[in-house]
Amino acid sequence: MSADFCQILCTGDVHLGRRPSRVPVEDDELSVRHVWERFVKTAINREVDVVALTGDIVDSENQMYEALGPLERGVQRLLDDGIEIVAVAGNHDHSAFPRLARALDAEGFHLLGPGGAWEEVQIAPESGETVRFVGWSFPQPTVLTSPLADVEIAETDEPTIGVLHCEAGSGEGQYAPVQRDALARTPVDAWLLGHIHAPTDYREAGQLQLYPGSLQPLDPGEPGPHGAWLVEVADQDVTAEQIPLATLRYQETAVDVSDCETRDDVEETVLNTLRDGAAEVGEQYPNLRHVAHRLRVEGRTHLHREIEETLREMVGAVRREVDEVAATIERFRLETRPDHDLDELARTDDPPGVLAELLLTLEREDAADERARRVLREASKATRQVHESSRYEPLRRDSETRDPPGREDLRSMLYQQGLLLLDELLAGRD
Ligand SMILES: [Mn+2]
Repeated sequence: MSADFCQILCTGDVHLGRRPSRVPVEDDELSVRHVWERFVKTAINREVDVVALTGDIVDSENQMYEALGPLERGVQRLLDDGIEIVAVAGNHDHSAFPRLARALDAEGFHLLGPGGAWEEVQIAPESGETVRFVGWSFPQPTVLTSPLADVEIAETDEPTIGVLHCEAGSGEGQYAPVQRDALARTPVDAWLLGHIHAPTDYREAGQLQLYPGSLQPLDPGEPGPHGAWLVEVADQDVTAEQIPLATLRYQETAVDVSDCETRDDVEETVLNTLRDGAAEVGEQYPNLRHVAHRLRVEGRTHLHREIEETLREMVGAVRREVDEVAATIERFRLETRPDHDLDELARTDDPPGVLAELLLTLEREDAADERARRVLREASKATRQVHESSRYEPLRRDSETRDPPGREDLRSMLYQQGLLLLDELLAGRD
């Protein structure tokens, strides 16, 4: 085994200054600042050689004073401990980062390529081999072309790590769009990337293209485990492993209510699900303090109205704790089916019969059915009007509510509302 290697602790998209959505704001352990401090401690405890920051560490200029304090303190602690810092600026902190670099004026802090020009630095840690870092920083909030268009990286024998905040994918977009194969063609052994909040350790033609993802998830659109990544460089061989430092997790959870006879049964089933979930993830992820569930309620039942009312009361109000992990419900979605026989009901042409038939077409997702199409079209128009209203503008900044509900969501909403109406009609008929 070679002792010659370099350890890098990597993070990006910390967004200091932002609050994770749909969780209690008063809980300081869920704050981004708290997890950032844990990141700094982890780098020091693990005695890594380098900390790599892939951009959008600060959320925006608006939160400058709230965000810059913790950033500056953390960076200073790392430098005091002899850890070198390699960073690039992202679209959110294109001006905050250069300013921080000037204010610190420290030898161990390397902001690569401010102003949008490629730059490289060689780092020779005491413990390992020399590693070359190349990087580019956002010069302004949007960049419509690929920064790889004017990259010039000389081939060397030293391991080389690229650091870049960019939108890897189709090659189109407003945030430094690049294509995966273009990244792979550069003489770089691994890329540490920023901008996309979902963590992925993707490889293209053997080259690691790591998106560490947001350090702490920021909204329900960022499910699963989040944290820092430990990257090890030994010669040209680069490996990466996630260290799940996040205290918060968003997750979608299914609950089957087929066996529930009453409202109380529903409540108990949901509470048990939250309890079991908290126990399970708490054991697996020692840093975790909170799981925010999006419940998907399934099964055959006649309790449509009761389930909706029960869950409405539980969202944001219920908090189940196991050891140090709290579980809450941030939202629920009903996907229950009726325990009536819709085919049987649809044989008559009284109001319940007509409704049962419409429900059957929605259930079959029959795209050719003119009536189902018309209902979906009108629902789409109505929700779009609400969505585009200027009053709800702030909601469009949340990845969760940015777009109006899609066809599948509309279909499921109409189906559930139809079941409630059917219950009412049948109760009236009896
Ligand atoms: Mn970004």
